[in-house]
Amino acid sequence: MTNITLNNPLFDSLFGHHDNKNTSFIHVYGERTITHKEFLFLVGRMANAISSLGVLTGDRLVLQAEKSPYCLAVYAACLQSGIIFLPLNNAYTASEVSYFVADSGAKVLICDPAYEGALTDLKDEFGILLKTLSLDGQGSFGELAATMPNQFLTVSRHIKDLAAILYTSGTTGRSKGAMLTQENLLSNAETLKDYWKFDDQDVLLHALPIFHTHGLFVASNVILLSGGSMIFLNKFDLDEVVESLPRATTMMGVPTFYVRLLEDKRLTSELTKHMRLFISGSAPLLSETHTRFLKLTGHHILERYGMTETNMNTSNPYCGERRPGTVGFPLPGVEIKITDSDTGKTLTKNKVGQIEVRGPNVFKGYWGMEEKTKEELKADGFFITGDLGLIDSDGYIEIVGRDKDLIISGGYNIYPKEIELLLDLQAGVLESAVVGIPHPDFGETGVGFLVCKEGFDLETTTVLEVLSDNLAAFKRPRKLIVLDALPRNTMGKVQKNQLREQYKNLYLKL
Ligand code: MCA
Ligand code: AMP
Repeated sequence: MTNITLNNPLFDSLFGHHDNKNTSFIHVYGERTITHKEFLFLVGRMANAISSLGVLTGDRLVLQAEKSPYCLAVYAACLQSGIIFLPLNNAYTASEVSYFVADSGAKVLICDPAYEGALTDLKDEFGILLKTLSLDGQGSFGELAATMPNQFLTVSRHIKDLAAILYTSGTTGRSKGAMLTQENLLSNAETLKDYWKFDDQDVLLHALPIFHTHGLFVASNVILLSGGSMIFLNKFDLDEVVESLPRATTMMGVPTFYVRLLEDKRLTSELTKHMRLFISGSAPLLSETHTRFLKLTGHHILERYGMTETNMNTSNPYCGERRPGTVGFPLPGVEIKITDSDTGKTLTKNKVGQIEVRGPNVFKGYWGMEEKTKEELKADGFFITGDLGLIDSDGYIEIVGRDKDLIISGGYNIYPKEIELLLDLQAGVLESAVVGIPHPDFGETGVGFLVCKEGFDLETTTVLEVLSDNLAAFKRPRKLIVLDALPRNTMGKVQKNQLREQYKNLYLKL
């Protein structure tokens, strides 16, 4: 259990105890293996480099770079030097990054050299220090770190101190920075390591991005705690995944990983015989995917449920029935209740309501948004997730929908409001609605519906092009459809359900 007497509990528990160990930590795909000792030396150099920039304990450092072990080392170096780590999706455009920098008041931005040109204006606008870090550890930050000593005196931090801020999009179109403490991250990693039985013999196939909770905290922290190693792929590449599976023992993925593997003839029980565990999360795993995967490989995918604000909340059991279509039971130390969204009263078994969660995993609040925090994180400690679900007679939790207007595409969250606000600004657009439509690969995909102002004839491809200046590619609607009017109820509210229903087969093979 969490040792709160440590000088810097999260850093010491995840990284510090690997000091001087020549054990394998990261097998970079197609390249060499990095040992724990080498990694910690790199972290020490980076922590010295960060300190030399004049940042102070509690300052924020933003990282937007291509996935590499160097990015993970920046995360560790931030923890070691008491800096709050703020990773960003590398698909974000400069205008999106500008919002995060402004909102967080970050002091340092480390980006891929390829993004430097687009982000350089932020230096004057926000007085931020801009450094670069390339895939192979070069760039101005990498070069600065290379001149530094390997050892860094770990800065003392309390278990309740912030470790990271991860931005999640919001229903109002404004992203919110979820403040995660050392305790949030450490308690969850300890629970998951035990629950999923990770140990130093584990080799995790890591093909997720490391700017989100799933790839950064769930995958990496669990492996760091257990002393196992990771096969680090730059991204989910089917050939590389298939090639790596026989050397791995576990994999964590979003449902799209499993859907894509099932499309491939090479997926067999022979290929996966070395594996002890496949885990899925971030989006609903179709029962059909679970069943087909079982039939082909003999493995029951273990589905779990989490959020940026809470880390992991529930999991199907390691031993015991992994029930398709459910996300299992509350993790040890985590409380879940289903409540009526009007009255707030707790509902009985098998009744659908809002999912609320409480535990050491639940975040501290949204950065600089006290009112928003109060709306979602109640005084009694329960966080209103915005997901709708039930607890069945056997205690399994089923997520049946969302109270929030959210699209999850390939595990990435897209809030329609953010896109609608941009669409409404385009010449000729009277109004818009963005809706999640079932998609065979991404689970859901965004489709935009537009109504033209009188006398205008909209060219949807031009509108899509304009969006690309402001929106990360994964957020852009796959298609824009012009309608005469949006369906509305008698109160005048747009009926997105009707659009979803009418267009549900747009991408599905019938
Ligand atoms: C890439 N593209 C996407 C997505 N990913 N479009 C919609 N949805 C996506 N998820 C777009 C790119 O912008 C590009 O567009 C085109 O698709 C091809 O890009 P590419 O990089 O080749 O895509 P890919 O390699 O096929 O990526 C699909 C993927 C990836 C493997 C599913 O998105 C992925 O790794 N997703 C995991 C996300 C994740 O880790 N979520 C966890 C969040 P163009 O051609 O126009 O440029 S944490 C969370 O949810 C909570 C805490 C939890 O419970 O875990
Ligand atoms: P994020 O904001 O990226 O942290 O995404 C969190 C959201 O992902 C949750 O609120 C859920 O809506 C969704 N989610 C995560 N895991 C699952 C799962 N196993 N099944 C269904 N939805 C999930």
